[in-house]
Amino acid sequence: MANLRSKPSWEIPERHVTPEKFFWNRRQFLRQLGFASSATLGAFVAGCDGAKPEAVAAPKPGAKPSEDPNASTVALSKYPAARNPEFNIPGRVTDQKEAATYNNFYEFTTLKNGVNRLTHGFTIAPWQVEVSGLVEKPLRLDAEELISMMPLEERVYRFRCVEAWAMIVPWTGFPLAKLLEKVQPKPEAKFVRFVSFNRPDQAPGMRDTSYPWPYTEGLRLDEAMNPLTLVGAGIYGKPLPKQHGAPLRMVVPWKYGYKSIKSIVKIELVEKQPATLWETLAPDEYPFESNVNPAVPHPRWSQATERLIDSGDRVRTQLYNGYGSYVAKLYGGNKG
Ligand SMILES: Nc1nc2c(c(=O)[nH]1)N[C@H]1C(S)=C(S)[C@@H](COP(=O)(O)O)O[C@H]1N2
Ligand SMILES: [Mo]
Repeated sequence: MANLRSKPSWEIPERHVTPEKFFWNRRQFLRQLGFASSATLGAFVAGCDGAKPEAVAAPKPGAKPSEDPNASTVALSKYPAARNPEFNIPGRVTDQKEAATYNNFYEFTTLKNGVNRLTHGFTIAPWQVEVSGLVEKPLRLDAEELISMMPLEERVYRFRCVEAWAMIVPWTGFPLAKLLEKVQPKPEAKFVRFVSFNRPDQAPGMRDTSYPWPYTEGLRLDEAMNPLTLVGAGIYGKPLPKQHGAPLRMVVPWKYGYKSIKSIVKIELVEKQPATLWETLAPDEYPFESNVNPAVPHPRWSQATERLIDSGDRVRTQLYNGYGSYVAKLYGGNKG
């Protein structure tokens, strides 16, 4: 145990167990305490004492948006956007509070129940974004301006984390294809590289330098142009709260959740397949393509079923997360 801390973090076996098997890692807990502000300290202690994590993290019932330190007002006047009936899947939408208190956002913490407390001091405006690289007309503007100039729509998507939990949530956003059309990719552009913010002063998890920060992700250009690929600017009819990746994130619903990179500062068109944070750390576990596939187990657990985060129900995982009619053609045609 003594050398656990010096091991690269991705070799710690508890790191990516399924939530059912998750237990409070005392060492991670102590490490978090070192970074936590006095305001969050009480919450972590309460969590450690065995209090229900949801009870610790939940905002006050009936709290006005202005009282929630994670609420965003970026382009607020554009919400709620009309729901696109094409993306209205059967199944109950996940409870909003559950989704807002069970997050993966490693820049803040590796503990899903703590993210929404650690994001309070994260500043999301002003927020410069650039769309650059192999394009005819690069863009550099504030997220507010970008969201204001794009038509927003709401889409209810399934969302499946590689850790075998899942949710069904209404995102607000615009297809990435619409943005790429504006910047006009050059013929040499074959991939899109996404980069998250880099602010260790505001994001305590970034002080763990065993991760190749900033968080980066990537898609093939044809995947990026697929009509399903959304630039997310909101969730549940409001601008994205900080813990969900404000002010802008990706939503790639047929791939495991880690491809849906949060709090983006750069979208870059490139010629070669870009390195990504997770593939760099563990290529066998988190490969670049990472399409949801129940028949291909993660090296350490099955992907055949998934757990819905609010009800706890276990349901069958679907090939391409149920989006084969949109994307199977990108991978040789098997719709599952
Ligand atoms: N920048 C950044 N983006 C990220 C992550 C992260 O740690 N950092 N985690 C990913 C993973 S593993 C998942 S499952 C989703 C979770 O999104 P949610 O918290 O909004 O549900 O965000 C993805 N995007
Ligand atoms: Mo994930």
